[in-house]
Amino acid sequence: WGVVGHATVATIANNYLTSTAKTYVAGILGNDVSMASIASWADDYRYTTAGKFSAPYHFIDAEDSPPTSCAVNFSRDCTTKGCSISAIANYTARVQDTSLSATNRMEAMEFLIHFLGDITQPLHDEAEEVGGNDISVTWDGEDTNLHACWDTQMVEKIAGGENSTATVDSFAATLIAQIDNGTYASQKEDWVSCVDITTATDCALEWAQDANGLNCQYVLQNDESGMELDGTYYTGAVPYIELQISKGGYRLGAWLNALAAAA
Ligand code: DCM
Ligand code: DCM
Ligand code: DCM
Ligand code: ZN
Ligand code: ZN
Repeated sequence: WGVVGHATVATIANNYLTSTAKTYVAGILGNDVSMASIASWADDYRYTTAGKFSAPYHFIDAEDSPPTSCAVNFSRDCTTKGCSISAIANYTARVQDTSLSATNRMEAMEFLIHFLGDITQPLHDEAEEVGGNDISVTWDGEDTNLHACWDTQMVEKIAGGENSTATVDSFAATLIAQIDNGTYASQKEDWVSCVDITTATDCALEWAQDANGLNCQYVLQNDESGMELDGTYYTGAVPYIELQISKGGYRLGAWLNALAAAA
């Protein structure tokens, strides 16, 4: 996801933190640092020399065959460079490791807040055309690619603007209402069926499988190459984007609650 997506995931998560978890997160990030404000730090970091190692941690390249067959296989798809699943397991361990420096634990927290978002973006769980980066499309007449539209253009159109606290807070509030009493009320328990921080690899694999399935269901269902996406493709994508961002936020809240309860 782009900046709006990640900030929305973090804002939703914050809404579901226990008071213990709020204190725990503030103790690691700093007292006046919101989760939303650091949710895209990992995207800036990966373009730096020091942070280049972390670029593969934003995704897992499932070598499946969408739209016919969708599946993530951890041993096949997580290379020696690492992937989102191994990164979530690593940073779940590191945030709990009190022998590490405060900076290392803060980075681990920032990575977790980011990667529990990215893993719900279907194209972050897909090798096909480099996660859709090599599928050229147009958005309102402008040349772009399928991946970027899922990360940014479609999310900003739903949220009603580019990144700002007002846009993110209002988008998050809409989704929180759906989680609490609306469309998602009956399914949110399924989203957190795996939130055991002692089996982080297994849980993250389930989350990746879940999002990857959407590539067969919708994201890569037709030949999107050359398509104008700001039309029927966008309209059809909206429910999936809202679902995945809501899921990421609700899960991240549960993950942080579990970490705080174990600390
Ligand atoms: N991005 C950016 N500026 C930032 C953060 C992210 O341009 N401050 C871009 C880089 C990626 C996209 O947003 O193309 C989202 O990356 P990801 O999906 O890995 O979060
Ligand atoms: N790092 C990691 N796994 C390790 C060691 C380090 O992911 N086993 C990451 C954590 C930090 C970054 O590398 O974000 C830099 O770590 P350091 O400050 O220890 O050089
Ligand atoms: N990405 C992905 N799968 C890949 C490579 C990249 O999901 N195999 C994501 C990470 C960013 C976006 O695509 O969100 C653009 O990546 P980059 O800036 O590395 O091209
Ligand atoms: Zn992306
Ligand atoms: Zn990312």
